[in-house]
Amino acid sequence: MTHRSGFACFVGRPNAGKSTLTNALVGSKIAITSSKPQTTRHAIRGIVHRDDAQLVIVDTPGLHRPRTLLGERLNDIVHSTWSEVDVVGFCVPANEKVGPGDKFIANELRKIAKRTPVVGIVTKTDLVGRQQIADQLLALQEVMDFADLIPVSAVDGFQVGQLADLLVERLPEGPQLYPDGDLTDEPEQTLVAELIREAALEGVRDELPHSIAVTVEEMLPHEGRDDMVDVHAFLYVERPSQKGIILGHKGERLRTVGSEARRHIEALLGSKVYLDLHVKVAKDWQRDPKQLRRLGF
Ligand SMILES: Nc1nc2c(ncn2[C@@H]2O[C@H](COP(=O)(O)OP(=O)(O)OP(=O)(O)O)[C@@H](O)[C@H]2O)c(=O)[nH]1
Ligand SMILES: [Mg+2]
Repeated sequence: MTHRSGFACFVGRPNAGKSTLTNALVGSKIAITSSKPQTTRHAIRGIVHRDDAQLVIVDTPGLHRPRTLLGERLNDIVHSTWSEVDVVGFCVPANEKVGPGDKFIANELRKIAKRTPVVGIVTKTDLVGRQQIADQLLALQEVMDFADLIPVSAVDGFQVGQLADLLVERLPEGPQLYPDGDLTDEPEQTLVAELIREAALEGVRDELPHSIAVTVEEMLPHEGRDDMVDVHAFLYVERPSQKGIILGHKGERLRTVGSEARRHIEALLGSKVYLDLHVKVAKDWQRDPKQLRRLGF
């Protein structure tokens, strides 16, 4: 049997369902997801292990019209990722019209399609009827020539396995790239920071989701207890008024975010967690090169 290995990346507008689909393929939550646009802020690798192949999926930020330096950095990540992979999956949700944002992405992808096959993926099929799925496949076909076209749902699992087959077909023959059992190469500290950000995104709106950044400063065994880890983290916002919203009345909202995040971190680490979470204002960090660098962009 030939063994294939290589990289596929998912691209698409913000909120198209790229990270949810990555998690469904990997079979584990390695990327955070939310109903807010631009949830993903770096290229995250998820690894699918099969007997005949190892498929590394690179989930990327949603491609959009940038309004801040952060937005430009996120788009740069997408461009540098899709030029390095063996196959690209272009994700378009079944329940939204194929629009100018998608056409813009198609135009960009056409430039690399000579070298790299592009698979069109209609996501979130569970939200619409069969006719609308068919119409969306046709509409997507109009925007560019795809190597393949497939409808999927990450939520009910519709054709997720078939999508893996399609992507694997496009990989070169090669050996395993990651050890058995590795689902991602994200550092634990990054995963923890992301879980805190995901909890903080819940229930905030407008500009606030964009303004939130999280760093984990330190993770240490809890003194005198070997079944507990202390996590020291900062949640950054851009303005004092946003700090008030995140904290909530008498700090109640932040406590809710903290306990929600802690539940997920405990599941990730497999141990009890003491989460020490503080809110800080980093004025206009999305537009400030120095602060962006400090936050890892
Ligand atoms: N019903 C349904 N909802 C989905 C599906 N996939 C994703 N969603 C929802 O769509 C929203 C966006 O999903 P994400 O996976 O975060 O989207 P994304 O493309 O990674 O977004 P960015 O990281 O912001 O670019 C979330 O609320 C998901 O729960 C799906 O197959 N079915
Ligand atoms: Mg995402």
